[in-house]
Amino acid sequence: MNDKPVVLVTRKLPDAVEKKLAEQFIPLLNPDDRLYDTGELLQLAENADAILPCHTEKFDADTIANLPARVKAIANFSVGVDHVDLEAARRKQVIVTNTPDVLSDATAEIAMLLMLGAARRASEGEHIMRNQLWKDWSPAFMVGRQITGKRLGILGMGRVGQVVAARARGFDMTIHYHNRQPLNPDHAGDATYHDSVEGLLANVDVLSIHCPASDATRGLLNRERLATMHRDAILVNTSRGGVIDDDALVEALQTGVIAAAGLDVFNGEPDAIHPGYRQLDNVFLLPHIGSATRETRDAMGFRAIDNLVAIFSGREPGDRVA
Ligand code: 8YV
Repeated sequence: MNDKPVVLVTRKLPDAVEKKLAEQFIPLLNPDDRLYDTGELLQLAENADAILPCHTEKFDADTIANLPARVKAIANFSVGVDHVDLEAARRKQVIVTNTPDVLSDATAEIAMLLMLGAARRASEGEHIMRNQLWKDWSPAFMVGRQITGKRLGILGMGRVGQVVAARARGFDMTIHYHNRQPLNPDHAGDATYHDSVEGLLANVDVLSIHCPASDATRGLLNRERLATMHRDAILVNTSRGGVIDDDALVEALQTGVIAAAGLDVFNGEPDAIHPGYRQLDNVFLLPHIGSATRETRDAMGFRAIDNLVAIFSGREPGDRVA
């Protein structure tokens, strides 16, 4: 690289990441971690050769069309890229990268936490403790469901799904999955493949969603599909809220179509999520913290920097998605 390229960093990143970025680039940082609106973003981008955004910044077709010609790349600090119109980026010849692999362990931990939290009624337990409502103990008190030895269905057996499968095997769960194509045996291990979503849903006790949000998966978990699940089933989502039809899931949880849910991602994040979830005892809710560990945040930043270095050295970046 000759002159240091300028990188617009849209959110506050870990100190180690910002320091490393400054070794090879001129970063335009956001120390106050303010959420930029599209107008501000485009204005700041006037002085940038690349943007390093999070999923909180939306790059729809209009925004991409209006990016200054100087911007060569969008190097995301995320594995999900549903906030970027990839087709529009291709048209404008803006390179887009993501950060796969490095958040699989952290996200799998949250999927297990959600499974356990939903199965063992963690929200209710916390509520009771924090509000001094614990007055008695009896064998019938706070009885939940056990996940040990149950059938886990993984919808989208990619990198994160495979780590969840490995963790769940530690709970003696049997693994079922649906992908468009079966995995090769090295990756699938002992997992049972289902060639349809419906086939998976009907045969599992816990469903963990790991497929990306796209036109093909939007609202996939709708009323009809939820109705095919076991009445004792637990649904867990660490992928994207868009995969779920919220009205249908809230109704299914209210009426006992399924038993419980653990959710880390939502339509309308952060402040316009379906109000029905907050009213339900049988949901365990977290605020999109799947990858929120120190180790993973650093690794995501370093991975985004690796992609930028490759781009500005004229090499193909490792994680190019457009
Ligand atoms: C990230 C995520 O924290 O990487 C993803 O796709 O969903 C999260 O875990 C977030 O997107 C950061 O931009």
